[in-house]
Amino acid sequence: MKITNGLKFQYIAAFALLLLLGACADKDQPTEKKPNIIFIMTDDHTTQALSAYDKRYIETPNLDRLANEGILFENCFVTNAVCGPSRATILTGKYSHLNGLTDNSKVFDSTQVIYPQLLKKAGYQTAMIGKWHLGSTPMGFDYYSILPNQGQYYQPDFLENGKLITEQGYVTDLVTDKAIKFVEARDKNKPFMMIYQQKAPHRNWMPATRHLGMYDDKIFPEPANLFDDFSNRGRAAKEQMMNISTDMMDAWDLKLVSEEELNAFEKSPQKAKFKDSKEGDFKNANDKSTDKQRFFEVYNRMNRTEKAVWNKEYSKRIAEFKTLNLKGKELVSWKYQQYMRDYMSCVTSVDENVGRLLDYLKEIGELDNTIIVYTSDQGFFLGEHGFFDKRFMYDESLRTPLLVRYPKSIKAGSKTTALAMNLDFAPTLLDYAGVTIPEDMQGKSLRPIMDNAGKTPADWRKAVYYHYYEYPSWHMVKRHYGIRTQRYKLIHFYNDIDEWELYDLAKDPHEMHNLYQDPAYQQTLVDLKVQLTKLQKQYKDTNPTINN
Ligand code: SGN
Ligand code: CA
Repeated sequence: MKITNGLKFQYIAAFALLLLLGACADKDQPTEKKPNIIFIMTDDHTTQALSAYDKRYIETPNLDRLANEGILFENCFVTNAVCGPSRATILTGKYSHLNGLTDNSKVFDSTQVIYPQLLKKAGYQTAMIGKWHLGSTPMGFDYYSILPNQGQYYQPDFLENGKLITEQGYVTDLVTDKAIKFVEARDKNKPFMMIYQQKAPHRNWMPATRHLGMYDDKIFPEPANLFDDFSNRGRAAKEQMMNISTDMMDAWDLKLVSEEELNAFEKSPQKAKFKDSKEGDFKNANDKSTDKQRFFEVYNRMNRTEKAVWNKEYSKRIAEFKTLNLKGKELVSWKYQQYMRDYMSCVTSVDENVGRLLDYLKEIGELDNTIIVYTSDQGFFLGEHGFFDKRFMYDESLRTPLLVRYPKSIKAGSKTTALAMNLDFAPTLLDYAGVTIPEDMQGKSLRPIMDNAGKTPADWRKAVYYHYYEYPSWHMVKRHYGIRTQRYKLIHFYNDIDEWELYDLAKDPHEMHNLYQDPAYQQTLVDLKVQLTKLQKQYKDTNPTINN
């Protein structure tokens, strides 16, 4: 077709009109700005140590603020209670057997779709700051500054956009500084999505010097089953290695190593260097002969001033340990108190820093435009069953905190008992950002619950499915999978054993009585097995005992 001058004019006029209409549409109906998202995750922070959930142990006023001004999920569970697997599930919205990261020793296949990438495509600025622990380099972020492997408490290394650097200070403070800097430097015309993940309160629970001694005068109540003898339970509970009594290390965990001994290491030319591999070598897990050296490596990251404060504090503990010379149960009780003091001090560093971030968001006027999620990669045992660590499908480890603040759609002070999962986080955030949820994500958006003041929709899930694989490994928790409903829990331990456990959580919340053989529970058992098989089919884990 030959374009005549007249036609040319018509084209130009039509184009100009379109532009004008576009401009008017923009002006008259501004498309609502998408919410910012801050996904806060800590490492091993259990609900017993968060006062919005449990008031027995400590106060976490800043985290409680998220609950008071948002929603608290009483029943949020993980799919696999260990670090890397939980993180991979959160990012992909898929179970471990599908995203490939069944245990901490594996490396995450970063060619998979993760939700931050989808948000980036939808116009979000994205950042990943803090603990990553997936082996591969983060993909889908405009900025990342991660702690390599497990990260260090003092003067930690960071891999920042491909460059390895060492920062001066305490890890929880530094990760927060970086988070605030990212928000400060953002492009204000775009929404942002920031993953802000703390190392604290992960083992070996090294508090910031300003928090040393803060819980010295506190006596933490002992859990009723601190001295669990595992009668009624099977081999899995009996053969694990996470007992406060026998598996806690004097130096690494309890910091019972004197300044003189530490100085001797510093002077020794042959001081051992422990490799900070992704998962370390679990065969050293209970090697008491390297305990002090191992502690020295992390202690020695402190500067002189920090060491001085540290030694002053822990010399009191060491002296007490020597003077008391406790044995048996009394020694376990004493160790439990020291463990709680250190762990809780690390939690306090998290609480303070979340408070700092919230204050900053308020100051810049972004607090209410931001969906703030608070969670942990799983729960943790604080002496329940005599344990530390996690991994088991027992509630203290299976449950993870979940608090969300977003006043534009979540009613302040909401609470829900709906069965939520870390599998749901990706779909939920995509939903709020108005991004299509990929069909192969296995979780469900929690938005219907959150936007409805915590009310559970009638068709919501009635059970969650769990599968743990990391065995043999740290703490020797046998492989198992299982199902938890609001009332019951059924677990199958497999691999080198074939044992089942059934708990009635309404009657036995501490999971002390295995009812698997109980005649009164046989119908319940049949029903649970049917549900279990159904879930395995739904989540495509139909061959659960093959080696993954
Ligand atoms: C380290 C810890 C273990 C812990 C794993 C996994 N040992 O190996 O106690 O279970 O991490 O934790 S330590 O002696 O090195 O502290 S996870 O949170 O990364 O899964
Ligand atoms: Ca963890």
